[in-house]
Amino acid sequence: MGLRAVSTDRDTQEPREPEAGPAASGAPEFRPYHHPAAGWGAAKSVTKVLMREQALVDGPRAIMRMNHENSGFDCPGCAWPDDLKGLKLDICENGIKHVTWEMTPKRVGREFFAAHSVSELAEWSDFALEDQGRLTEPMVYDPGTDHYVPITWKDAFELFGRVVRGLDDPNRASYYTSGRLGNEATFLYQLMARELGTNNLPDCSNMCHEASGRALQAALGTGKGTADLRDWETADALFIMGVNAASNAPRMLTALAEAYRRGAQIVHVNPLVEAAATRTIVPHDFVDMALFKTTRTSTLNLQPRIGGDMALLRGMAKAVLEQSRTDPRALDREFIDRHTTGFAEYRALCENTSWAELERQSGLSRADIVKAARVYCDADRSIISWCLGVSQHEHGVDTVREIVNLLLLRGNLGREGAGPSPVRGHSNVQGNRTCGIDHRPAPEFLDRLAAVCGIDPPRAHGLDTVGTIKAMHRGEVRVFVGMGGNFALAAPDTPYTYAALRKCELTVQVSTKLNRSHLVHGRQALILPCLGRTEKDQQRRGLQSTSVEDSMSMVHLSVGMKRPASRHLLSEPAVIAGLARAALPASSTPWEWYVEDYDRIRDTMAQVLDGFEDFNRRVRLPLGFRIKQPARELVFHTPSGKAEISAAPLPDVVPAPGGLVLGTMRSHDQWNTTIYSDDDRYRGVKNLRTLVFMNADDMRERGVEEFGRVDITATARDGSTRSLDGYLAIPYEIPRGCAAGYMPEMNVLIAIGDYSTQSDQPLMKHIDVTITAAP
Ligand SMILES: Nc1nc2c(c(=O)[nH]1)N[C@H]1C(S)=C(S)[C@@H](COP(=O)(O)OP(=O)(O)OC[C@H]3O[C@@H](n4cnc5c(=O)[nH]c(N)nc54)[C@H](O)[C@@H]3O)O[C@H]1N2
Ligand SMILES: Nc1nc2c(c(=O)[nH]1)N[C@H]1C(S)=C(S)[C@@H](COP(=O)(O)OP(=O)(O)OC[C@H]3O[C@@H](n4cnc5c(=O)[nH]c(N)nc54)[C@H](O)[C@@H]3O)O[C@H]1N2
Ligand SMILES: [Mo]
Repeated sequence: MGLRAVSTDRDTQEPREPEAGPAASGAPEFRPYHHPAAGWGAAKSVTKVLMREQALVDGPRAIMRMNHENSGFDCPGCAWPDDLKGLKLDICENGIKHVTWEMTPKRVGREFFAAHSVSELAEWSDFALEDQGRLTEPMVYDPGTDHYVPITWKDAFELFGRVVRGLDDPNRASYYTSGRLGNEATFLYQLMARELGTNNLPDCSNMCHEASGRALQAALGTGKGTADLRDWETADALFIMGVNAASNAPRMLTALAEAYRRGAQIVHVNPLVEAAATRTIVPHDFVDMALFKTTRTSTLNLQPRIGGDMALLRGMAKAVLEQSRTDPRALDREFIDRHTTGFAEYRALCENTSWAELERQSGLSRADIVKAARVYCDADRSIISWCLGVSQHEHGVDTVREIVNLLLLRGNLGREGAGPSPVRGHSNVQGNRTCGIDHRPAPEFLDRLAAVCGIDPPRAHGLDTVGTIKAMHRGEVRVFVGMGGNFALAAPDTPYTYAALRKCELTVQVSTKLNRSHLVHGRQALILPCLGRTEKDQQRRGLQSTSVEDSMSMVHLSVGMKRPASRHLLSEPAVIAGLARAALPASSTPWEWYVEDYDRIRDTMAQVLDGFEDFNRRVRLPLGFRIKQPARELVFHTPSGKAEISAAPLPDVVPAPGGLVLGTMRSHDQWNTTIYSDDDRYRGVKNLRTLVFMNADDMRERGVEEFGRVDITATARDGSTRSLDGYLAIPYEIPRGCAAGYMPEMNVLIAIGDYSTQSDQPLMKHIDVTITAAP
């Protein structure tokens, strides 16, 4: 479409951005979607992808091996847990897309880089870059010709080692992780960083669920959810907040359909009515598929304004408390007295917050809020689940704590069918944190790492994602290592982040496919290609497996089964060991010995990490093992030793007059920065990504018609402005004052300074904008 033009008032201005999606020639279409989620639409879409990736034979074979007890590999698609029965064909359209994306027969070899300069590739769309296929050998940037040229692994490691050894301070380097790195590689990676002397370990959860982790830690003394799949199967009420499950956690659809069939209540809380909030055809149920039998996946949909969740939750708590005056069973007083602190203060706070204010802030009527509270009170067992719609806000921590508050009022913790249940993002993002990726590590963890691994880890906190970008911009961080992911595009304030990366002395990207982060690089740059999760990992002592942890704290093995995309690929643990040895030539850590057999890494991890005792044996149990969750047993590692009810003030989330609040999100056909097509099937959009969903009245007020061109201008907290011009407006069922569009394109609108003071997460779901008809 070529409509996208970027302007910014910063010195780092990049006049035009290439498209993210393929920008195919078809005309944009919008037709509201009225079909069930998953089912045949998904099957059709899968076939299209398999054909495009020429994977019709290998694809289905791989899918049969995916998520099957310990005989297959873990789906790299999302962090939803595997079905407890293990053998169900519980797979989804987007998982299949994701797997075949990795298995493509297309290759990016040295000839490719010889034919295209970096400046030329920088003009390509993100879709086109990844579409070239799998990276095959290590490459180094040659500034003389502006091309990437081949380099041996040995020389690549030595280049890294030389630069890192030359740094005057280990904190001049920062080591990013994207959440698919397996546990064993994760452990080695943090060990390398800490042995080098830094806690600069930014990761994608700094943009994702940092708020959830901090809130749960403060409230319950554990950074994770406590509910597991069995709880999902027995809950009487499920509250699904701020997640587009049909696209981003599609296997949840099965859980929702099963819940509906057994008579459970399912309440969706989302400014948009997403496909998961309607009905589905259970994809692995062949009878349903054959008969087009749909099952509802919702009993109540509430559409708060963006950021209105906390007011809704507080309103529900207020209604519960009001009901308890006549119906003592509305509260679990015994649970509150025995296991919690802060109840009296919280009750006073709820009582003192007026319904008028709760209605204004949530964008919902009192009647609707009370309706949700009734569902909650009528249910013996409730689970509240959430994702980015809740976490990526200024007050994300407070909102997650409010979720916990509400659960605690009725003792929905530490028993079957109940509890908080965040939906995590990347397939191993939770495992990364468990295994040591944390820029603010706990002293007890460092003590054990020091004792077991014989290193002297730094104690000062390191840099997270935003901190790293700012430090690179100031020239204080000069080496950036990306262990997977696509940092340049995933991070906020795109031009600022680009400028920051370009100031580095060295950028290293460990990747499977070509992406923007290879083209936005430091003075020196390396592309290090690695094995994907579907591939056989052969080391000196045989075929290796890695472990991952899902959203519900289950740890299990993942074994690749495909021949590697190239014989030059190394596994992630091997890449890390090579980097570490070069940077730490005198290290007494047995890097090479670890890589020969990952059991050895696991043996060390078992000594360092809580809950990993007997790791090698337990991870080989048919479904792996569940990391112990103290809060689940009503043991709270909090200062009071109890679950702590919070009493945070209600934030003001109402947009200024004339302004709108814009949230960024994924389309159905993308995986974070990987764009499969310009379609968003469940939202009824075809051939268009440069769009903004708006309320029809807000459009009318601005004289904007369907597909009318608009300019979007964001105003940051510091008053600076950023804009996207020539986007097309789509009238959508979204509350007034709210608008939505796609990441990563809209990252140009998010100022680097606009991150939550509670979680340090960039405000990816809350951008203050004005939208005007384009002149
Ligand atoms: N196929 C696929 N699967 C994925 C991913 C992918 O890109 N593609 N990404 C993975 C990753 S890393 C993650 S973190 C997850 C992300 O999973 P999601 O959290 O579903 O990601 P988003 O697309 O950002 O969608 C956010 C949802 O929150 C809603 N929302 C926005 N603002 C608010 C609000 O203020 N309140 C409420 N209640 N809702 C709001 C939006 O309407 C949208 O439905 O998915 C993971 N799974
Ligand atoms: N505006 C806005 N921005 C956002 C978000 C948002 O909602 N709105 N969401 C944020 C969230 S939740 C997240 S998690 C981040 C995502 O940020 P990242 O995790 O950094 O980005 P991805 O797009 O998942 O990374 C894709 C790249 O990973 C590499 N890759 C794939 N598989 C492997 C593998 O097995 N090993 C290795 N080494 N590399 C591999 C490929 O080269 C591919 O190009 O984006 C964040 N950015
Ligand atoms: Mo994420």
